[in-house]
Amino acid sequence: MSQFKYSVGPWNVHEGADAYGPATRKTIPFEEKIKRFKEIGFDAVQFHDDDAVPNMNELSESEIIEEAKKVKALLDKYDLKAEFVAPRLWMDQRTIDGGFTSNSEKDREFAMWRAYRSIDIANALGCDKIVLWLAREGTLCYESKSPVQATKRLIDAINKMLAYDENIKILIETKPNEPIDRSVCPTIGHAMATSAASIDPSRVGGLLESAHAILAGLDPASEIGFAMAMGKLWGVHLNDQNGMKFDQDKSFGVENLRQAFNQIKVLVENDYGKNGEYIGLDVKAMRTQKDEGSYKHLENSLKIAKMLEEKALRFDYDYQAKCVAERDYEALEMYVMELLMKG
Ligand code: XUL
Ligand code: MN
Repeated sequence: MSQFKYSVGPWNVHEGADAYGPATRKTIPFEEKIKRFKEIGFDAVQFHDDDAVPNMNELSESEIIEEAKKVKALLDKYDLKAEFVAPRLWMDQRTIDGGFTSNSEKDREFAMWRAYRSIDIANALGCDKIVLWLAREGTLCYESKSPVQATKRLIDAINKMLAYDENIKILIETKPNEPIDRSVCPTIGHAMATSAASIDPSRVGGLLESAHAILAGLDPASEIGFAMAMGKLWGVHLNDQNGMKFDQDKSFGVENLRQAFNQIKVLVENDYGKNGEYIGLDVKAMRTQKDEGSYKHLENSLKIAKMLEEKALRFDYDYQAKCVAERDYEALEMYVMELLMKG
């Protein structure tokens, strides 16, 4: 029996299109996806604002809420919760230069409109978390934005969201680059500092994605640990990544099993989930996979996470203490390798 509850987003079952080529799999309707999510063993669904209300830019504020309520009814039908809503601030013509940190005042206003609507949608879906993946908040041309002003604009946008709804929590999903070159919030440390600078640090925390930490040249377990030490790890996106290249969103644990083990271990040791947090699996199927393989990466990631949880629970802390006392880290390292490699 796992101590964790798991979540997934509809974008984690996708058609296989990439920057260099078209779709390789057929589109699966939203309801079919969430039905399968429940069957696979997920407890909650994650949303972008327009995953919940696809044509939201054409709707009035009350119509958006009505549409979101229909999605809530679908979630109830399959006994699933909503974990968070994330404003999708990277697809629109008005967010080409970023949203909250855009150099255009009109575009910043549009970004705030989407942020407020995301809060309305979260309320309609029965969740209190807004995730900010700050896709285009940064620069391609370094001299185009002041890093000081961009950071202050981000804090200002977060403050406006906190003031709009006194119950909402903001989770900054940090990522150092892609699609932007230099992000204003590249690591969990930046998220924690942004939280501290906000009008209500108790409602601003972080979401750590394994692949994003690796892209920053950092260890995901250490990023998780840092946020947990601050009491501010309110979400994770576990996945894997082969080095510092494009964001791969590979199945959890398939590239670096020991690094994956240490992510689960730090979550287990520090009782992640005790306040209702979910383990999100932000993984994507390889482009080569056929229609029938549309969910395999999710099934595999969940299975690997659960197997690693079992290993973490078997971790011999007495032996670890003995190795530490003797400063025999070779023995400790070999113990970990055997734990992972033996059945
Ligand atoms: C992008 C990423 C997104 C966010 C949600 O790298 O991870 O899927 O998790 O917007
Ligand atoms: Mn993510």
